[in-house]
Amino acid sequence: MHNLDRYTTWPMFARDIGPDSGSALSTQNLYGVHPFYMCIESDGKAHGVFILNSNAQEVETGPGPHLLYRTIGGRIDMAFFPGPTPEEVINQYLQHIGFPFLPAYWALGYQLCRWGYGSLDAMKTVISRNQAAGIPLDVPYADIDYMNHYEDFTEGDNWSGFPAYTQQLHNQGLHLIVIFDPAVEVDYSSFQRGINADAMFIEWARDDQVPHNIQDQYPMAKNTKIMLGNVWPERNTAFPDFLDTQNNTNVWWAGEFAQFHKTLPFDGMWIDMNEPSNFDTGTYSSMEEQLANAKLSCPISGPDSSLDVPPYPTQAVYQRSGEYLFSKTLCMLGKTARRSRNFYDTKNLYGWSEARATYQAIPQVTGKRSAVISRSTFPSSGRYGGHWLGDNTARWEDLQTSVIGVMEFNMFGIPYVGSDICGFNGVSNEELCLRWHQFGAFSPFSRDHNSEGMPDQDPAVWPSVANAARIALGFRYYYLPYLYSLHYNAARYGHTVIRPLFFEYPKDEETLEISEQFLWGSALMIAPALYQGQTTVHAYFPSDTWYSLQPETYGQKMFSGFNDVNAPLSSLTPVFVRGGFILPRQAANTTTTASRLNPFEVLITVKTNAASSGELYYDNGDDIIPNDNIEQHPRVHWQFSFTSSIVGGVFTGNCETCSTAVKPPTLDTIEILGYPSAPNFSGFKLDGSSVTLDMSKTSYDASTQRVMISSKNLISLMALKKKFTLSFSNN
Ligand code: MIG
Repeated sequence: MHNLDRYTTWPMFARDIGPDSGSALSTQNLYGVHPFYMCIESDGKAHGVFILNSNAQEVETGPGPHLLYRTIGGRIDMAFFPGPTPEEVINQYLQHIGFPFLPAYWALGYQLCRWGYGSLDAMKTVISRNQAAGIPLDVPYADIDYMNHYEDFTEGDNWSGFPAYTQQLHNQGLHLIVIFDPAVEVDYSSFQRGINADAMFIEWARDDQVPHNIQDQYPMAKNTKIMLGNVWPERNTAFPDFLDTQNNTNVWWAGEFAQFHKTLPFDGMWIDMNEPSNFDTGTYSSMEEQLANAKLSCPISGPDSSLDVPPYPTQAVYQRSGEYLFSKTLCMLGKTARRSRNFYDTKNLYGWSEARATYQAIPQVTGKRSAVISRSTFPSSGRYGGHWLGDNTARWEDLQTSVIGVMEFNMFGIPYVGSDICGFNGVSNEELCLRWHQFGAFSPFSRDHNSEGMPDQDPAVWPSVANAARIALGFRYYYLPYLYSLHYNAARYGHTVIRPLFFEYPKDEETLEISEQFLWGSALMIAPALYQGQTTVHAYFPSDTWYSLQPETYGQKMFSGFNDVNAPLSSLTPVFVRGGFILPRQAANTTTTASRLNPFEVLITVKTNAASSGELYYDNGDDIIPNDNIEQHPRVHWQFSFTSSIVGGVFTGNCETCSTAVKPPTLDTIEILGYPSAPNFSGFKLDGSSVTLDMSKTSYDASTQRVMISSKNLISLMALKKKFTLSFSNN
């Protein structure tokens, strides 16, 4: 919730800068640009406003309340979304900008990353010690360390066994994601192939602007106007023009991935530095001055400086003394979209366009469904990939703001999002890393990531963190069928996956200020511990039926209002389930590859005088969805409902869409919370026929009102079935 009693200006201009959560209020622009806001009025009704414009821009909020919008170029398309509920506002917004992609199932597993593995052996050591510690783990990562001198589509000398290791990971059911930076060095084969293919790179507007002292050192770039910069590679780089109107650039880009994939069979792509970021961009006032510079420099006076030094460069510039629009990026006078547009107008689209190009390459690269993670985003980026919240710091404040970041990106249509678990910059510590795992296990994108030179912070470093990670991730893996079904609802209907409490209870004013609790869909509420030394969480329970899922209080009903709930370091994060729902789940394993084959279970939560409902989406997990046409995608999609009365209960399933190409495991176990009487276990009927339950796994506990019903192959969820009814009477 924003404070509208003061005047606050929020610049928006994509920039390579990490979130600053250490100061009381940081308004600095971050990696992405999302000119969208939602307003909740005092009657609980919400509306949203989207201002589509890709230039440097800013919003000022203040008393009244009022909002002032400024942009320094381009066009404006405004769209208003009437809601009236917050979830409907987002749903309407996403109908406008596009629905999110559906990640491969494995991409919902836990991911382990760091910058600064000195070698493949270092990576192997970390991965295997976490596997040995029993940490659920689906996706090891390699950062820029694996490249040869930071050149895209190459492997370094210390990494010669990488393809064989990847094969080994695949054999264990794991998947690999590696990083790619957009800027390519202008003296090796990838760049040469781009030139040969007439791919475009961001260019100077005219030949007389080209600093030939730099350009002429490179035979491949010498006779071009390509604007050369400096990023990770040792020598100068060119920035692919992913807005190329002839698409040659994207074809070349996909081809580079495809060719490299033949060497290193990675499964997903992590795209970084795509604001785009350039190191140490300098200035010049005369051509002589420019020629004396060794690095990219942009004009700050004379006729060519009008875009780089506009009359009002926005707060993005005024916030930092001595800076310009081009600081840390390319010159605004650059040309994009095959020389038809100015970089000044399209810079904010760079990450978006790279994500699109990368996503569209997948069919010819891996041929399987995947996940792209992009640092810079813009409205509709969620169609092509997810997002990590960038270079946070290993501080409690950063853990706290992560919760807000994850909720916000769900409002932006990028539900596959998470923060760097344990913190990226700075030295993490045992308690922080433990708490961050307890929270991070509930982010759709769940990855531990660490900066170069920082001490290791993978869960296996500390026995207590390993224990907490096993418990939190074990819960996540157990409920992944529910999380995946939420992602399906996002991809097919434009819903959020992670929700603030006010999305479900907009008329409860108390919920508007709650930024440290959140929901998975409508049914699961998480109240993580986010403060040092904390042993309980002062959690808010909107007026409703809530059951604890923490082992110590399992199945207990929670009082409405604020409650202090235990948040042990050695047990499960405070997690609660709302009455009236049915959640699908599958026993956890240490990979999703294994867990998705386990029998299904459902958790039914009873709300007095109401039916319970829920759904299960299941598909082949990593098959491509051609043209993103999820309507045609082979899947089974079950709708479940449960009704009960004093005489007994009825659990039904209807297969809304049933494809014979998908073979889900059977539904073997049904758990009911809040069931007031003992069922007669010998009188269960499935579609009219008697069923024999496995009495070693079937029980009723009158004190907790908990029912467990189990039998091997109890209910088939195969396409053939289409519907079922399981009924029982009470004793
Ligand atoms: O200039 O690839 O945000 O996640 O580890 C730093 C190295 C470049 C920034 C990313 C971070 C990544 C790092 N990158």
